[in-house]
Amino acid sequence: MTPQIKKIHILLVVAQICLCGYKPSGSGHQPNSFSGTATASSKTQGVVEASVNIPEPSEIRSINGRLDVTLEGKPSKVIVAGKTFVSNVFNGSYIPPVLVVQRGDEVRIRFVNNVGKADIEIDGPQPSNIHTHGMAISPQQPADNAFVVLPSGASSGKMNGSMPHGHDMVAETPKSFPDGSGLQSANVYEYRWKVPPDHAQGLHWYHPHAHGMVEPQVLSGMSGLLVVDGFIQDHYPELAGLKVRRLLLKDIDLPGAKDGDPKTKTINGVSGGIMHMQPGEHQIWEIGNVGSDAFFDLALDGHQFWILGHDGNILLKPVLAKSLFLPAGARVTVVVQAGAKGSYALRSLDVDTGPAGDPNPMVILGKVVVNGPSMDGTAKNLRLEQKAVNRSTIQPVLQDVISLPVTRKRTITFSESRDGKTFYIDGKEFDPARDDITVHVGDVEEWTLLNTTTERHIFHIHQLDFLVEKINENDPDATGLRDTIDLPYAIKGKPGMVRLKIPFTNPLIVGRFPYHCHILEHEDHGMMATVRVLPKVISTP
Ligand SMILES: [Cu+2]
Repeated sequence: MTPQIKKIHILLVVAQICLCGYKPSGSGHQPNSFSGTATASSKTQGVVEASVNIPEPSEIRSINGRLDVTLEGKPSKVIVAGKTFVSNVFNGSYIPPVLVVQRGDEVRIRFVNNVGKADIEIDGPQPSNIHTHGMAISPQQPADNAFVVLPSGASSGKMNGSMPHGHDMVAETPKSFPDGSGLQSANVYEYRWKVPPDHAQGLHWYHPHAHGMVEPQVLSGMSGLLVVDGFIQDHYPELAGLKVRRLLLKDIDLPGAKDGDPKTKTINGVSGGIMHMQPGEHQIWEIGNVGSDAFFDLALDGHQFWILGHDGNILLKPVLAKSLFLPAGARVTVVVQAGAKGSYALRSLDVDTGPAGDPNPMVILGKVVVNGPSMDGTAKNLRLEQKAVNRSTIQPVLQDVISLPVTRKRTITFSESRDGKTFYIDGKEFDPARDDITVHVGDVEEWTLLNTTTERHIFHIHQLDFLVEKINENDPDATGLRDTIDLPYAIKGKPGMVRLKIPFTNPLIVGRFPYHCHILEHEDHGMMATVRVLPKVISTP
């Protein structure tokens, strides 16, 4: 252990001992009692970068109603958790630009696939594409069609990326369109869509979705945030002007990692970095688990979070939480108020992934250093006790989803082979050519998801958001919609259960799209299926 590492190690332990009883002023709530209590053996993982500030990701904003961006996936030299190596990333950066759009914007994302041989995960050219997770837009070309996959233009290294289990790679042939969108050359595709004017503002993300290769590409670093702007201005105008931080949580197997080791977790590519706040200061943190397989349960010693939005959907009012449980794919928008001067560990708590799950132990991700003049946050704390405003501008309205009658009930079962290497939905591996479920626009379905395995899975469906009605015996707070939900594992042969209400009410989603486990290893090895949405049935008198 170098002296530098030892110093920060002691600092973090001291912060835990002295400061964990701190109560944010004016919150009216009890201090934290974390389940993942730190001990003297707590340590940051990977290489500790004692003096590194957690960097802010760059952003690309739409201009005059249009976002025009090129994302190229290719091997590039990156620095992650203090290690330098070559990995496949977007635009040369492990933390690629945050794409910021407004309601009503025209969006053009040119994807260039030059994925190829790198130091980790990928040893030759691979097919790839881009999915915009969380956007309630068309699943048809040239919008968010996850079944269109492009070959790589990279030429070095042996070709890999053949589909597992003999499925055809491309369920739909990429097309070019007269307006210049779609296929531009063999490895260049321009996605083109419009942000619906009533779309929820909030935090979404982009990543490849080429079945069989999603895990290695996202583990390599191919994922970034996509923000529909205006959440705070429209729904919490009194909080406008607060500093906004964007935190990309990722997991990675660094070069030299051994099989079975927990993955290294980073925030914006840094392990053990620092964020600064003033005493009493409120900040807005937009946080996404844009990693591949790991769970994050984010906690800041001595502090709590007001959750304003989940998976890009607004909550009725802020919900106070001691930690932020984020399965792969989930996002939150939160407000955090700094406590007294000091140094506070930011950690991902231990997550019990089940007897068959991957290890997911507590790690310290970094720290928040509180210093400087105090700020008076009384008015903001009062505002955080009140509901969000202007919620009815967002479709679908939560209350409508709650009151809509269910038109059909289904039970959907998540299972896996005995060796834990092949994964199934309703007993079947993914087949891109098969329609597993067919519905019509206007249908509202109740899906009971059963997890018969002894590890957690994560349900995600493209193009829409759902209401979580039940998790095992519990009634979760139905204060907002979600697009990603953790499925508890089976105990003593009794499957884990989640009951959802899924509104297929948006006419934009006519077409075909997948639902799958968002632990990408599981998705790549079969745990995905498809739903076809047909136009609304017009009944004639
Ligand atoms: Cu899974």
